[in-house]
Amino acid sequence: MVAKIRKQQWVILTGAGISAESGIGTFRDSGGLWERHRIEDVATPEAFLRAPSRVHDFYNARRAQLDDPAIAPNAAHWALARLEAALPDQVLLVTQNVDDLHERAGSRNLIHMHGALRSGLCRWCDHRFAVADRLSVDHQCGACQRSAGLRPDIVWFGEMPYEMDRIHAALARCTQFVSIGTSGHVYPAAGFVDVARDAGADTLELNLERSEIGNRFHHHIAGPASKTVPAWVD
Ligand code: BJW
Repeated sequence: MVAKIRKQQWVILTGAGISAESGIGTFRDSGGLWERHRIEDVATPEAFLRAPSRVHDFYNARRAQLDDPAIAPNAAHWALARLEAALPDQVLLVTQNVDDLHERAGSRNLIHMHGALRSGLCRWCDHRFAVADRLSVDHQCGACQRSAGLRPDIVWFGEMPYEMDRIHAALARCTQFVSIGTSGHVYPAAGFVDVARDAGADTLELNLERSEIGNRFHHHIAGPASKTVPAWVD
């Protein structure tokens, strides 16, 4: 009898730690974004309804940072793009990051589960559009022509992350699950390791140090992503 060999399927989850060495700050490390801004002021739908200009200012500044010539993909982003190219149709990259460094490095099978800085969304008609620089409360929707409804296309606390059906389908059939540079603080992403383990996947965490959910992984590699990810991929 010929044994059935299960084709390897990788789901790779990335968080703010993978972009830290590219110059984009994390949220919860010392000096991180949440030390300087209150989540309730900038990252909830209620904050946007209360004070849209403040929320726009927060995301306009972060979007502008992406145009800084010093901000570029690092060796970890490039390595993940190489992995995808070497294993076509076998790698799904799920990022919690709203920057565009994975795309710039060449990753294509990519889900931005928490949205993207360069995208905007009309809360009246759900029209999505590219944002080159700033969004403001005065802007009008290009589709429905209504004003005061354009928001950053970002998943805030209490909102459903994007493409959850596709992510869960991939987790259910994955053989390897790898988590890179995320604290495991925010759900549902923090629960993906359990879903992958239940599906029989081997699980690996790469982080500066073991995260608070690190004990749920089979393996752990400590160190900066720009070193650990290329070493693991190549
Ligand atoms: C390195 C490194 C280097 C550094 N190399 N590593 C109780 C009350 C209320 C709500 C909840 C609750 N319990 C659960 C919830 C749900 C809530 C949640 O999880 N809250 C927790 C705080 C408890 N989650 C949600 O609300 C989510 N939605 C949801 O659950 O929907 C369900 C639903 C909705 C409606 C109806 C019914 C059901 C949505 C979560 C949205 C998260 N949004 C944010 C901000 C928006 C994006 C943005 O502005 O950029 O997303 S929060 C922020 O955290 C951001 C990140 O994507 C996310 C994760 O952070 P990440 O990436 O892990 O960064 P850090 O800073 O935490 O960690 C960095 C790590 O890197 C560290 O571990 C370092 O060690 C490491 N590192 N340098 C390698 N060089």
